[in-house]
Amino acid sequence: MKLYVYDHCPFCAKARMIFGLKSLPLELRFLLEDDVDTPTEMVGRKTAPILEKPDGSHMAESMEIVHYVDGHQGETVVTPTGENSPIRVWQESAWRPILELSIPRLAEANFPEFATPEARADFKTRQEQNFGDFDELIGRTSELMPGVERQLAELDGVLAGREHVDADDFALYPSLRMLSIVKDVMYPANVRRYMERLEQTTGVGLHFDKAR
Ligand SMILES: N[C@@H](CCC(=O)N[C@@H](CS)C(=O)NCC(=O)O)C(=O)O
Repeated sequence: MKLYVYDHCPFCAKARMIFGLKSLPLELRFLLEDDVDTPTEMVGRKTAPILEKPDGSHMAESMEIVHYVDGHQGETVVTPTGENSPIRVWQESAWRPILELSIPRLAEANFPEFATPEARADFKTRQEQNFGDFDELIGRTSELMPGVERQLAELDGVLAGREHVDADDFALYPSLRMLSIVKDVMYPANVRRYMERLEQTTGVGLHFDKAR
């Protein structure tokens, strides 16, 4: 199957994770950020991820893709969890500061969706409308970082002894992957171990090599 993604995108990471966890072959296609036509031809709007199924039809919405692929072949691996599971509650509370720290840094990094100056500029314009001026956001790093590190310390207890895979991983790992673009974040041991285990089992790489 083919999956159309942006490399930095957390929703796209969810859809990629299921292929790695099930060891299913995947043709990954990176869209340019300013390419409106390709996604619109497939699903009627500019969005990612988009799955091209074996019959050539297309499907958007990351968790729908996850469940479709999970049910497509072999035993299912995405055990459902409650909306108020400790991991979901943590992820929701950490989401905004993780975005504020990571978005201006992702925008500067070397991702295939930013391969042209126009594509990179498009992302910046759109995200500054959502999050404000990138220079100001970068300037708030020393204010945002201690809060996120306190939240990571809380998460460390939640992740102690965790070895299994369930639906919570599709909320948590993409968020921590985004955060990995931020340089010098202190990760407690269980969180770090979790990130490394999920990177290995999903094949969806962290951004430590691009951190800034
Ligand atoms: N609910 C969707 C959200 C997907 C989403 O918001 N993707 C972003 C990319 S990270 C997007 O398509 N943004 C609109 C755009 O790029 O113009 C899902 O889970 O797949």
